[in-house]
Amino acid sequence: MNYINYLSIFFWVLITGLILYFAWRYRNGNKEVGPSHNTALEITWTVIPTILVISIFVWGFKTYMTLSRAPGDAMDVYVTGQKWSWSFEYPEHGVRTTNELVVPVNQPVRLVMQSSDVIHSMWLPAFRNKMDVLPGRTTTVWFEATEEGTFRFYCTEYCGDAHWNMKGDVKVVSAEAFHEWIEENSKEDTTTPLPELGAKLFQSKACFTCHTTDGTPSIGPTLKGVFGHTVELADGKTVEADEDYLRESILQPGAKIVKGFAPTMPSFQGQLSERELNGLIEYIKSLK
Ligand code: HEC
Ligand SMILES: [Cu+2]
Repeated sequence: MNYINYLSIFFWVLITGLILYFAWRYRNGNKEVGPSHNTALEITWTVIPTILVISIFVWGFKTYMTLSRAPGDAMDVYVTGQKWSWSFEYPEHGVRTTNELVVPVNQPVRLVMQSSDVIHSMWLPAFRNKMDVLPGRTTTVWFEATEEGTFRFYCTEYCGDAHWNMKGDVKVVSAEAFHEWIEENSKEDTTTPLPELGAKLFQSKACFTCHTTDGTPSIGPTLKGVFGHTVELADGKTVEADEDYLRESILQPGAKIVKGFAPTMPSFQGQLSERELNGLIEYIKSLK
């Protein structure tokens, strides 16, 4: 960037300076006539800029290749963008997180990304990296964090609803801390009481970006008091909200659409263990 910057400044000064100088020197009233043709000069000002432009291309292309191809020892993390959260899956460890990416320091990491609904865009400003995430296509982006710490990531597809809320942290930790974290998270939580587990998942799976628990409708209906009530559906039918209905609403949201709402809830099929699903159901039951 500095190379292009300094070249541009140099030529800006040179060209603007000459324009001003010639405008003054050959101004109206000055009878002096300048040279009209100079082959050597014309070849010079064609060949030198051509060489400079080619050097910009070669240098830039090398950098582009480094940016777009991860080194062979990169650690893959699968990323799914969906309304309105990011999930990260560590394929070798069976660990899955939402809106939290934990990576070891000094280790190249490649994000293998896809979207389950609309176009999203993964932006990691601290690592100078950004890449679109598209439905039906896989895109990748890689980085190597060189310092431990917590950095933000965002979705930059500001085209509606809650992309702005698709933000979270990249936690860069030591290799040992990373292995401990993986250990901890690859075990199923069997001790947290179900409603409490559900309350945590309601945050970590970003349900709150569409549902409130205080009675006000948002992108989705409020979940306060749903359980045990009769829900009016878009097709005119009604359904009793029991455990089975809640389970279906989370795994196959498209099966029964609540009246007055758009069918925009993503499916959480495959993202929750049985116990986690029960936790969410118990939590929703507790919202009286
Ligand atoms: C992108 C927004 C969005 C997210 C995220 C989302 N939902 Fe929904 N949800 C909706 C919408 C919209 C509806 C109503 C339309 C329908 O029935 O599909 C709905 C319906 C429901 C219903 C049925 C409610 C009723 O009144 O009958 C339940 C239960 C539910 N969601 C639970 C959840 C849980 C649990 C999560 C998190 C794991 C979640 N939702 C995440 C948008 C969302
Ligand atoms: Cu987005």
